[in-house]
Amino acid sequence: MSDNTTLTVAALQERVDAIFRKAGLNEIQAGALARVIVAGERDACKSHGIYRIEGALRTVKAGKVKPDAVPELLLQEGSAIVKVNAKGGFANPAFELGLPALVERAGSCGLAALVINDCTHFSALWSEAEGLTEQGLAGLVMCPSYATVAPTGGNKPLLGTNPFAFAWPRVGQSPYVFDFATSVAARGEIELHRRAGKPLPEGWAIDADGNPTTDPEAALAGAMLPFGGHKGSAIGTMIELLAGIMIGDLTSPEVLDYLGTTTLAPFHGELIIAFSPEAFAAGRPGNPFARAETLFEAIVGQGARLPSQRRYVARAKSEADGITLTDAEIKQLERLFAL
Ligand code: NDP
Ligand code: PYC
Repeated sequence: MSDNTTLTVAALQERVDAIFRKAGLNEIQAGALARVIVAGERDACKSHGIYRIEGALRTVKAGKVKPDAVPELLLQEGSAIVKVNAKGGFANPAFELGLPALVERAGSCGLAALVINDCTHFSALWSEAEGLTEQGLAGLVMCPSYATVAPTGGNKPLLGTNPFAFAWPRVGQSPYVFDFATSVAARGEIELHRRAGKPLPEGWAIDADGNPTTDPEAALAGAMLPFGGHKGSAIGTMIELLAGIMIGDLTSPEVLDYLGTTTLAPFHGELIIAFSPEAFAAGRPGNPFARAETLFEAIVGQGARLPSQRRYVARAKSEADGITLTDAEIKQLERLFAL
C-alpha cells in the first residue's frame, strides 16, 4: 500500500494558502507565496517547494517579515526604472505589483528595470523570469541572500548563494530559462541532504576550518563554495553590487548581521531587468525569435537539453496527474496548519 497522496495543483495551492492565511498573512502575501511555493513543487524543484513554508512562518514569527505588508509602487515619469517598496513583506507580491509597469516601460523604452526594496526573499527566481517571457520580454533576475559562500581563494562565508536567472521568450513553446544559485548548489539542497542523512557530493562546501567536507552539518557550519571557481565567485560579487549596493539595499554579509541567523528567510532587495528583443534587433537583419530557435535547435541537435526542460516535463505531469506528496509531507502540511 502506498503512503503517498496525490493532490491537484489547485488543491495544494488552496492548502498552502490556508496555512499562510491562518498564520496571519494578508491575502496578497499569502496568495503570492502559495503560488510560488506550489509552482516549485509542481515543477519538481523540491529545494524551493513546500519545504520552504516552515522557514517563511518562522520568519513571520521572529518578526523579521511583515505578514500584512502592502507593497507600494513608485513610478517616475519617463524613467525606465520601476521601483516597488515591499514594505517589509515578501518579494513575491511586490514582483506581482511591479510587473505590469515593468512591461509597459520595457515596451516603450526597449529595456527597463524593476527594483524591489525592503523585501524578504526565499523563492526560486524562474517563476519571475517566466513572468517576463509571458509578456514577450527577455530578462535577468538576481538577488543577494545571506553570507554563506566563501569567495574563491577565501575560506569564510561572505557572499550569498545569490541566485541568477535568465529568460528568453519562444513562440508557441515554453521559454528558454535558466536559474541557478551562484554557489555549487543552493543552500536548500544542503538542508535537504542533512534531513535525508545523505552526504554531499564532493566540492560543494568546506567546514569551519576551511577543509573540504561532504558532511551537511559541517557544511552548514562552514562555508559553501561558488560554482565554477573564480567565475562563480565574480558573478556572485556582481549580484552583491547590482542587486545590493546599486539598489541601496543590503548585501549578503549585511543581511546576516541584520538577521543573526541563516534559519530565517533573508531580507534584502531584488533586481529584475527586462529587454524587448524586437527593440534591440530593430533595423538589423533577421527576426530575433527565429534566430534564437536556430540556436536552440543546434544545441538540442547535439543531444544536449535546454535548461528548464526537466521542469516543464514535471509541470506537464503534475498538471495532468496531480502532485504526489509523501505521508511525511502531508503530515507536515497538517502540522503547519495546526500551528
Ligand atoms: P540547479 O543546479 O538545480 O539548476 C540550474 C539550472 O540549470 C536550471 O535552470 C536547470 O534546469 C538547468 N540544468 C540542470 N541540469 C542541466 C543540464 N544537464 N542541461 C541543461 N540545463 C540544466 O539549480 P540550483 O540548485 O543552483 O538552484 C535551485 C534554485 O534555488 C533556483 O531556482 C534558484 O533561484 C533558487 N535559489 C534561490 C535563492 C534565494 O535567495 N531566493 C538562493 C539560491 C538559490 P532544470 O530545472 O530543468 O533542471
Ligand atoms: O537555497 O540557497 C538557497 C536559498 C537561500 C535563500 C533562499 N534560498
